[in-house]
Amino acid sequence: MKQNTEMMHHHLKYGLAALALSFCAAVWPKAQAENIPDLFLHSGQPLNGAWKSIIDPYDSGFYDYRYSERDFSATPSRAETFYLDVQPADPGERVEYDFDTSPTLEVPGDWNTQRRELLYYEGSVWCRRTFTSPAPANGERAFLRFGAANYRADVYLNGRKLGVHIGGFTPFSFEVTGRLREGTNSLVVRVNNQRSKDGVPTLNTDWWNYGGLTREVTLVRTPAGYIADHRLWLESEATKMIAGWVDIAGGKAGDSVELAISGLDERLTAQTDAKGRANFRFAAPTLQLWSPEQPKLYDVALSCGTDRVSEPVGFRTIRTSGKQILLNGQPVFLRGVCIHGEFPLQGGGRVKNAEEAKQLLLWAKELGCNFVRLAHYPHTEAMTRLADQLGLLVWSEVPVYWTIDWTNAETYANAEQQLTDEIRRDDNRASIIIWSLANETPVSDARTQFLTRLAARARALDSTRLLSAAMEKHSQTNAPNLNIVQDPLADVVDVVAFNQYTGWYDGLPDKCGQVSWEIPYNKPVFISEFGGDARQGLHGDKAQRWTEEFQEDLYRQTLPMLDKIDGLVGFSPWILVDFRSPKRVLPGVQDGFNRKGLISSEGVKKKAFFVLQDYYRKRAEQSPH
Ligand code: GCB
Repeated sequence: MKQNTEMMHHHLKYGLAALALSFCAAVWPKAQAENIPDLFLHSGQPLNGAWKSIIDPYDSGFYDYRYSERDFSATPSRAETFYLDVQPADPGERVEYDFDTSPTLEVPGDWNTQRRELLYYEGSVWCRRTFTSPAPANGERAFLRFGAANYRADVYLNGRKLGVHIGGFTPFSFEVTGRLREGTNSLVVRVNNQRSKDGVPTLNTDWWNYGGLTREVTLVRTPAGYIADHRLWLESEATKMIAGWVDIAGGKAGDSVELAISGLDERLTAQTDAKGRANFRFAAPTLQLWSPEQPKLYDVALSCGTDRVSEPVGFRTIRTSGKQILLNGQPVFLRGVCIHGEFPLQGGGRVKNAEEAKQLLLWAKELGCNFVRLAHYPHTEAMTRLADQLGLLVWSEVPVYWTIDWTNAETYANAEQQLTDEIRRDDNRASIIIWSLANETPVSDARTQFLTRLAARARALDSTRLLSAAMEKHSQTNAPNLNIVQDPLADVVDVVAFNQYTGWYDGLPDKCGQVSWEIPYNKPVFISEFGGDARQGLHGDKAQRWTEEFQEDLYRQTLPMLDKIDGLVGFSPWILVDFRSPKRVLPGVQDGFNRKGLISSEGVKKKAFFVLQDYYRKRAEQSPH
C-alpha cells in the first residue's frame, strides 16, 4: 500500500514536472541518453570533422548570472544561451557568442592535444556541428549516436535539449525522428570533463583527463521496426551449440527475424515475443573455433522486415577449471601487456581512429602477446573489433579506480551503467574473455559490497565470460618478503588478479629474488601489472633509476619471480607505451608522462621490450595457445 502511494506521488511529481516543462522551450532537460548497441551496425551519416567550439570555463552558456540552469528557463536569453546557436536578428541585437566565427576542433578527438591552451583544461567546451539531412520519411527513424564524450555531455538539436549522458568511455544515442529540419540543423554539445569526488573515475587517477567528443558522432537511420541489439555465443566447444537472441525495437510480437551465418550454411528464422526478442539455438557441427592462433570470424547477418545488419563474429568458449583458464577447453597462458587508450604519435592524445588502435595492437603482437589488458576504461569499439581480427584476447575494464565514493548510491548507479553499456556494446566480441570490475581499490566492507553488487550485475548480463579485478598484494612488517593476496573480492571473481611493483615501488629489482607468495585461492592467478619507469634514450648503470638499463634489469628479475607463483595463468606488465599523466612531474625524465612504457612517447622501443619479447617467444613454444 505504502508502495502504491509512493508510486502515485512519483507519477504526480513527474507528471506535473512534464506539464510545467511543456510550457518551456526545452524538453525535460535531464533526459537520459540511451544505449542501443546495434545502431553501430546501421548505416549512417558521419558527423565527424571540424566542429566549431567555445571554451566556457565559467559555464556561462549553461548557467545564468544567478547560477540557474538556462535549460530550465521558459525564455532562455538569446544573448547568452549558447545552445540556441543564434545570430543577431538585426544590427542592434546583443548576442555575446558566435559559433560561426569561433575556432574549430576536430571530432573525433580530445581537445587537450588540439590547442595549446587546452592541454590542462578541465571544464566545459561547447561544440557545434551544422549538417543537412533529409527528414525521415515512411516511418523511418533517425538517431544521433556518440561513440564517447568525456565526461558529461549535454546535447541540443536545433535549440532544444535532447538530454544528458554521463561517463566518458561508452556510446550513447538520442532518437531525433521528428526533430530534424529540412534545411540546416544545428547540433550543439556541451562537453564537460570536470573531475568530481562522486564520479567514475573519481578525482584521483594516474592518467590524463582528456576532454571532448573523443569518438565518432553519427546520424543513424533505421526503419520503423529495427534491430536494436543481439547476442550470439558458443555454449560448448564439444557440442558446437550456438545460442543467441535478437531484440527488435518498434516491431510487434511475431515479427520474423532471420539469422544467416555465411560459411556455416546456417539460415534460421525465429519469431519475436511480446518484448520484441527472438531466440536462437542450433548446432553448428562444422564450426571452426576462434583462437589467437586462428582468429576465424564468420559473417553474421540479421534481418527483420526491411532492416538488415551484419558483422564478423568469432565463436569460442572460456572458463576456469581449478587454477587454469581454459580457452576452447585447453589451458591458456596469457602473454599480455596493459594498454591505455592513448596513441603516442600524430600529436598524441586519445586514440581517435582505427589506424591508431591497430598500431597499438600490432605493437602488442610484435611483443609476442596473445592478450591485452585494455586499462582502465572501455576503449574504442575499433580496438575490440580489431582484437577479434588480429587474434588477441582482451581484458576489458570500467574506470572504478582507486578511491571511488563507495557509499554513494549515485556513484554505484553510474558505475553499473558504464559496466552495462560496456558489456552491451561488446558482448559479441570473441576476443573479450574478462570483464574487470575495478583497479587497486582499498579493501573495506563498503567497497566489497559495491563490487560484489557490480559483479552480480555483470554475471546477470553475461554469464559466458570471466570476471576479475586488479587487486593488490600485501606484506607484513615481520615478513617483508612474503607477498600475500588476501581480499574478500577474490572470493567473488573468477580470476585472482593483482598488481605488484616489487623492484619499483617496493625495494629494488634484486628484491625479486627473495620474494615468496601466499595466494590462498583455488583459482587462476594473473598479475595485472608490474613494471618501472625508464626515459627512452637515457642510458647508464642498471642501478640507476630512470635508465633503460634499470627497467631492463627489473624485467629480467621480475619474470623468474612470477614464474614461481602457483596457478599463474599469465601477466600484463605496465605498460605498452608511455602515456600522459599530470602526476608525473619529474623534469627531464617524466615531463608529464608516466614512463613505464616498453615503447616511448616517440614510438621508440626500450630495452625491456626485447626482454619480454624473448620471454614470450619461449612461452609460446611451450603452450598450445
Ligand atoms: C598502478 C595503476 C596504474 C598506474 C601504475 C603506476 O598500479 O593501476 O594506473 O599508472 O600503477 O605507474 O604507478
